[in-house]
Amino acid sequence: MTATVEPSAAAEHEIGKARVRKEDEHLITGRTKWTDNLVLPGMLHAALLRSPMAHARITNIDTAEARSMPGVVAVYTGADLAEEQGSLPNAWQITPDMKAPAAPSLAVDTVQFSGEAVAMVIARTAAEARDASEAIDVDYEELPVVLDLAAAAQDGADLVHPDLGTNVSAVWVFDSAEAGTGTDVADEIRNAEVVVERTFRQQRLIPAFMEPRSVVVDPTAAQITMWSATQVPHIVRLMLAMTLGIPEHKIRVIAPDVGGGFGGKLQVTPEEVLTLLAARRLGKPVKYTETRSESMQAAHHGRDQIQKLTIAARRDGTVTAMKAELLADMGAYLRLVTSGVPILGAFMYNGIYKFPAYHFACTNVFTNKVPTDAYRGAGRPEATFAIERMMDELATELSMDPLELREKNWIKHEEFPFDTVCGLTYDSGNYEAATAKAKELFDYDGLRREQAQRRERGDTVQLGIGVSTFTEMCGIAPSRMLGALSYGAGGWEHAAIRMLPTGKVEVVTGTSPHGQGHETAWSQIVADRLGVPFEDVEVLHGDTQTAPRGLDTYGSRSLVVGAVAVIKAAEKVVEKARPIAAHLMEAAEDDLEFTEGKFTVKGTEKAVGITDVALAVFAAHDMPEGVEPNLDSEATFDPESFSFPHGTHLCAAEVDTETGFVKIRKYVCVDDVGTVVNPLIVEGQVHGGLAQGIAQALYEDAVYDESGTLLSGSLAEYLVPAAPDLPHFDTDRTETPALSNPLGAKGVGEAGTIASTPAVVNSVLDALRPLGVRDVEMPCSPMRVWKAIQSAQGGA
Ligand code: MCN
Repeated sequence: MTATVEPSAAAEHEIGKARVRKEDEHLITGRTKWTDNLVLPGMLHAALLRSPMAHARITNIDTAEARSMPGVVAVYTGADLAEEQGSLPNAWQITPDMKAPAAPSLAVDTVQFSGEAVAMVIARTAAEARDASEAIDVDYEELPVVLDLAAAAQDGADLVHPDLGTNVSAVWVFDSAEAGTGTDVADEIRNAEVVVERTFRQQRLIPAFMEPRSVVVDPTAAQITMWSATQVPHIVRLMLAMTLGIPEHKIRVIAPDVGGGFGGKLQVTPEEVLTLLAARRLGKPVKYTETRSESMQAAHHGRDQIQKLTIAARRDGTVTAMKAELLADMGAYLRLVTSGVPILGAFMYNGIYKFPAYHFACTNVFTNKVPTDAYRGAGRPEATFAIERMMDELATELSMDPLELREKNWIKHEEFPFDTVCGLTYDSGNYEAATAKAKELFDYDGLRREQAQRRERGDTVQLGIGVSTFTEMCGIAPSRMLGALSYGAGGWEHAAIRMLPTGKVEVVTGTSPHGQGHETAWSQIVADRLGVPFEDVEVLHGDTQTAPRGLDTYGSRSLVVGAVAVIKAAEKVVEKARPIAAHLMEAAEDDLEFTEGKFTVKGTEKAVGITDVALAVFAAHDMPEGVEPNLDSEATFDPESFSFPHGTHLCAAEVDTETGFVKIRKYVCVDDVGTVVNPLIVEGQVHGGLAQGIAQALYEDAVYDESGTLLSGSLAEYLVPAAPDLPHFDTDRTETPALSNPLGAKGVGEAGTIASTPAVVNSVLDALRPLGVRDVEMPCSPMRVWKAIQSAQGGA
């Protein structure tokens, strides 16, 4: 069923080629269409006043001074917009009785998190709007602030939304015995020879995209146009239509060039709604661009879970059960997919292993913090961290090599397709091949020897080796499966191809890249499929008018769903061209073969190019009977299953036991993303992903003080790593084609992030275990590592 082949052995010319991205010159130089660069005639500017309180009743808002300030055109409070603003959408009803509070864009009578918008000023310039917003006087009556996730879930806790009567939004459970995918967890744990329990904290993270969110709304034509730095223009349009009652055909959403998202722009934001409402009221274009601190304080955050885990095994290392009990911090409201993020992870707590019993229960809890939602990997990094950390803890307990324990339990390559205990079918994989390659590149045995020597000598700087052998479910699509999860929408993707008379090709895609290089990769694919030069393909995206059908970019779905729709549309173009080519050559259709952009009559020299057919179709002088003069084609693709990339990541960390400083000395990853369309892009995706995963392990943490104020609200305190903070990455690949799509490709956009966090933390603990350290909470900062050593040694 599966085969491991050398990277990009495909016979085609463009797929597999390390093309430099065509979109990069304008993205990197900034000479491009960022939303904030847009200037429209008569455009006004918005500023938002945000609450400094995490939980308070608004008793009075005095806007008089602000209204009288220079340039001010309007000031709105929540009460002013109460009728129009509706509630921001949450699209994932995870249980029938899920509690979902109304989520206003502008707070009406209470504020639920520090940073929530309480008033909006519209003025002639952005500076005037901001100055006036600071002149608004708000009286707050403090309410109890709910911050501690575990305490918030208890009966009798202070309530974020008293009208709901609880802070618990929903409890979602999966049990292998009940689902019929495996045996009973309680039985397996009772009968196990070894049981290991641990509790991990997934700290709160801030997506920290480079371009802050920005939105411009022009209401002056019959159709309202919104430009937004979003990942999801199609979803934004649909949700605005559904929640604000604007007829869908009367609103167009454009995501021009977008400077990163990482899941943080997979949202319908209060800022989009408010800018639209103001523009509509005033009949003039309005722009809103957030500052960096607003972005960190008010755009949604990621992760924030407490994971209580139990792993059971036999003494020989055979794992028999995994139990995961989660508390997930929703923050103050449910945004677009807040409630579903932990559930996406629920299907991954088995990782690459084949144990028989699994139980997962997640309690979603409200607190007075900014809502959480998707952040690179969304649920799957948390799951991978849990299983990969637990495998290391178990290996320690059993005095086994962590790679040997993994090998004992992983699904063997001849066992694919494999039905997992979580209810998924992994189509293909070769964990043996990826691990063997990684071990060799890493010099696993050599580094273990060095580690032993350092331990023996009692060196101050100890060496730790961290392992993470991961898989993930991505290519977020199969509508049928998303439907089973009560997801609000399906997951198909759409594409259209237009052959222009001169032989150039326009590709319209429903995906909405914001840094992933779709223009390049889709051009490579179409160049191969239609046999036209790469340069002759133009990819259009991110505009609900030019690309009316689509479900956008997230969940590493664009290649394995969106680009497959492109391939299907290209195949239709060829099929439409075939009878015309046959007619032009006076041959029978069945005698034609199509290769390298040419129809040839089998066994003859006769040939006509597809670009010649395009011109002939345009002229339409000599068309076969009953055939329309048009090669344009469209296709929608909805795969049967997810895509399951996998890989082996190995990290060697030097940990200074006197200062707690962690230095990554070597990082090797061998990923398997099936067929690779563009190795350069894949490399870039892996690098970016690794940076974010390592950041969670060592640097980043969204910290609130006891009053609910975000302390890490700027890039000075929130430690996004820069290039010098990161090691050199040794990357390689194996290539086991996916069976769920005709390309054989698997997604790569989240892989590096998902795999790297546990590899790094495992390496830190591997260095420290001889000192008695059992765990270090993320991020493993020097202070935390040092304290862990001190407390293990009976010190501070
Ligand atoms: N690719 C390839 N061969 C493969 C797999 C992918 O050549 N076997 C290429 C694709 O053609 C595409 C890129 O790699 O150009 C990523 O493809 P894919 O894995 O399908 O992911 P998406 O395009 O759907 O992007 C989403 C993913 C996610 S979920 C996050 S989060 C993320 C990421 O992409 N956010 C990013 N990468 C990012 N990169 C940048 N620069 N900015 C972000 O915000």
